[in-house]
Amino acid sequence: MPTKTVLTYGTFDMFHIGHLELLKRLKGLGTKLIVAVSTDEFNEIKGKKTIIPYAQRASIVEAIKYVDMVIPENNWEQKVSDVEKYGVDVFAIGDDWEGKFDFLKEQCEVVYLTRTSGISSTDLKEQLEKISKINLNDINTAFEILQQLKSDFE
Ligand code: C2G
Repeated sequence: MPTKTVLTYGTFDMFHIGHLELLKRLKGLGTKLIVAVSTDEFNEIKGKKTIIPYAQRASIVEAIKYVDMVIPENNWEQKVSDVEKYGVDVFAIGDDWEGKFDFLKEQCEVVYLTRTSGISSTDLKEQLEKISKINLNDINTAFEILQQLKSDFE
């Protein structure tokens, strides 16, 4: 069967089911899936705060059975040359980017796939922050109770 190469880009921070569902569907569009993972430096440019460093995000994506190759995403401009360099047939990404990469239609098919609802790295980070705040409040409350008990016994 002839090779049909699919290329996508993303941060893939705190890897979750939304990322997995996307990669699974991307692989269904061809025979070879290349994923460009945003470097920490590029995420700075994107204004995106990540928790997991690039090397670990890249290793996790590389370990996914749907993924054939991982390359770094260093800037916005590399897509045109990447499509050329890797002989890409299909550029595909989640539809939160709908229309943003139509300029690639000159070189390859461009597909925007529906995002998986109800999950995002941002939501996960917010949930973690909430949990750590609750714990901190509990610790403060316990400390105040202990202080009160101490003064009662003095
Ligand atoms: N995604 C998804 N469903 C979610 C969350 C993410 O389908 N619930 C998809 C996004 O649409 C994207 C990919 O998973 O195609 C990676 O998402 P992010 O890590 O948020 O990537 P992003 O910051 O959008 O980077 O040059 C393009 C950018 O680097 C894309």
